[in-house]
Amino acid sequence: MTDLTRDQVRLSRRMSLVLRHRPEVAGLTLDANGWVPVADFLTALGISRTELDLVVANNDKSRFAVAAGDDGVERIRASQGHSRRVEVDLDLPPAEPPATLFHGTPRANLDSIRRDGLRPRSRHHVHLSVDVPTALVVGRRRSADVVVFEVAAGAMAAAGHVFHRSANGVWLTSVVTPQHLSIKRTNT
Ligand code: HQG
Repeated sequence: MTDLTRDQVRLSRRMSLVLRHRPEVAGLTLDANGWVPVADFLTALGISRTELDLVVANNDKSRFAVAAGDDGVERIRASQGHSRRVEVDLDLPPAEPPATLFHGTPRANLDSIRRDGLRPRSRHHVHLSVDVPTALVVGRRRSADVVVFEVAAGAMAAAGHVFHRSANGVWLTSVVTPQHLSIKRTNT
């Protein structure tokens, strides 16, 4: 993996926008599982296959997946992170989570999360990280003052909560109730 140029980062953001949140801005429709034919995607975004491949291969979080369907047609989708307004079922199998997972969030959300637990908000799922450093990075997208929660994922699974693991290693679940949350660390 090499660092993306500034133009490639910009393209990666545009790809996230189209494949996760607003396919219509590019005149595209996602199929039921979130896929778009690569050829249509290139035309809609006005980019070359080489430009696409560079962003897919070098993306820091492997946000995008390219695969050929049973019909041999190559398609692209975002591996996770879709807005709820986009009707996509990633069709990921249920998976047994590790005993603990983590979630980084701005401190401003602390009281509300303690009261209501973690909610998916505008996305389809609550997103959980496998380790504290990853959770810190996620939280710092929004604030320098981050709290990392430990999620008792094993206990949740035992209580019947369903987990999925995205192709790029993000753990997804519907909600995390307050009793399964504890504060792992804070930034200050
Ligand atoms: C917070 C990135 C108050 C939650 C990352 C978060 C991730 C609550 C925000 C992916 C709450 C939602 C997702 C409650 C949840 N009260 N605040 N009850 N429940 N929240 O962006 O997890 O870089 O939808 O803590 O790597 O931050 O885009 O979720 O702060 O995988 O590829 O509500 O986005 O991936 O924010 O990030 P988000 P997230 P990419």
